Amino acid sequence: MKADLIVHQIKTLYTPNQVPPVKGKDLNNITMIDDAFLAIKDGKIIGVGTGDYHKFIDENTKYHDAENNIVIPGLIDGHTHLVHGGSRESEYVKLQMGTPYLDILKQGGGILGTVDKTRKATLNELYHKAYNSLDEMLLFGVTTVEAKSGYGLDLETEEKQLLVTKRLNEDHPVRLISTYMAAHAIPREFKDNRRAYIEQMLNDLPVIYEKGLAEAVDIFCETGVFSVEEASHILTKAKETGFKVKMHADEIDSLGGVGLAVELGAVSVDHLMAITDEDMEKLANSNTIANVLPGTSFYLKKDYARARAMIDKGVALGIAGDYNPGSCPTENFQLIMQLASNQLKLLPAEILNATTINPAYQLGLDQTTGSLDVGKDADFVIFNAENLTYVLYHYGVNHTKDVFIKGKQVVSNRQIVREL
Ligand code: IZC
Ligand code: ZN
Repeated sequence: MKADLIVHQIKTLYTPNQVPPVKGKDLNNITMIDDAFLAIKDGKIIGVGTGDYHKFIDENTKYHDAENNIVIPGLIDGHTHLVHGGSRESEYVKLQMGTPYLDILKQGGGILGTVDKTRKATLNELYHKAYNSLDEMLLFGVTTVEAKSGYGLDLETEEKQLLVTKRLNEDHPVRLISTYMAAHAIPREFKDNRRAYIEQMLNDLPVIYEKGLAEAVDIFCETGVFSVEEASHILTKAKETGFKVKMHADEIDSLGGVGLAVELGAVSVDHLMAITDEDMEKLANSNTIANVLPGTSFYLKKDYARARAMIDKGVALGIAGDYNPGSCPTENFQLIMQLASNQLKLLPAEILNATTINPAYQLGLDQTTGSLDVGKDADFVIFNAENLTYVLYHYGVNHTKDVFIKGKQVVSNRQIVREL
């Protein structure tokens, strides 16, 4: 088979090399090919190697020169709250001065403030704001994004958020996977009747499922938000409806959400800043991806998740961005990787597995993307760097040169390539 595109002059190509979920010590294992090329046809990888790519070319083959820079698979952000109205800088100083995140929520701000703004916003407004955020993520090398609802807390607005994600998936080059998260907070109108809100949410599950608006259901299991018992009730029903399930757990307190996630076969359990050693062992014996979100620890000035201990116990680690207006207001996924390096003390190969193949597995996309293997979509990033460690070391800046999704160039010299 002949390539329609050859990417050549790659200084080093880095790619995961194991069947996911990649766990424990295996996370430090990747393939590195020096003086590499990628051969692509119809958006798929048909060859990866070093040196001579002669057998892949004919007179129709085009070339893209990596100019002696490095290549990695397109980054996959498995946890974002992409679609929302407004921002929360009005709470920023309060948070800096020490008011806890959950106190702001208790006072009717936090998530509920964003709910007000999301309910007021039109679908178009939400779409344009999220489109710009997706552009930003793409410029940092992210080619697949999971996006949660959860700022409607009523069927109409939750559907509006999910529809925005659906349209973005059609219009924007970044691949999107949608998650329904009405279990993000109890809305004000149900403040004194949380059971009725949960009941309503359970009734809405089949509606969302039948409309194909989400693949998974997520819940914020935390002190003062949703209990483990409530999470069990809601996620069990979600599974019965046909959804995959996942959880926000142990962000602030360790309530036992990890045990429930493992029991339910959750695709991921996320945050884990307060996880116990015992729960790490439960995770290690499961195929649930443990997503750590270091950008949130940084912003909230909280302890970082004990990712090294999780790896020692054999957990399948993921690293995600958690872009949201309240606890991680940044689309800079390279900064998240740099925090994973500097604060979680993860190694470059561990960070690569945790931002490519493991999140691909979590999202059910590991046959499609997440590594540079023959048969997969040609989703890759060219970093203006001589090695992967350099990208983690030189922090706070964008190392992206070019990005390709399904073999199509979508970023060129750090500029989005717009379709005419
Ligand atoms: O809007 O505060 N943690 N959900 C759970 C969030 C943070 C998002 C927010
Ligand atoms: Zn989150």
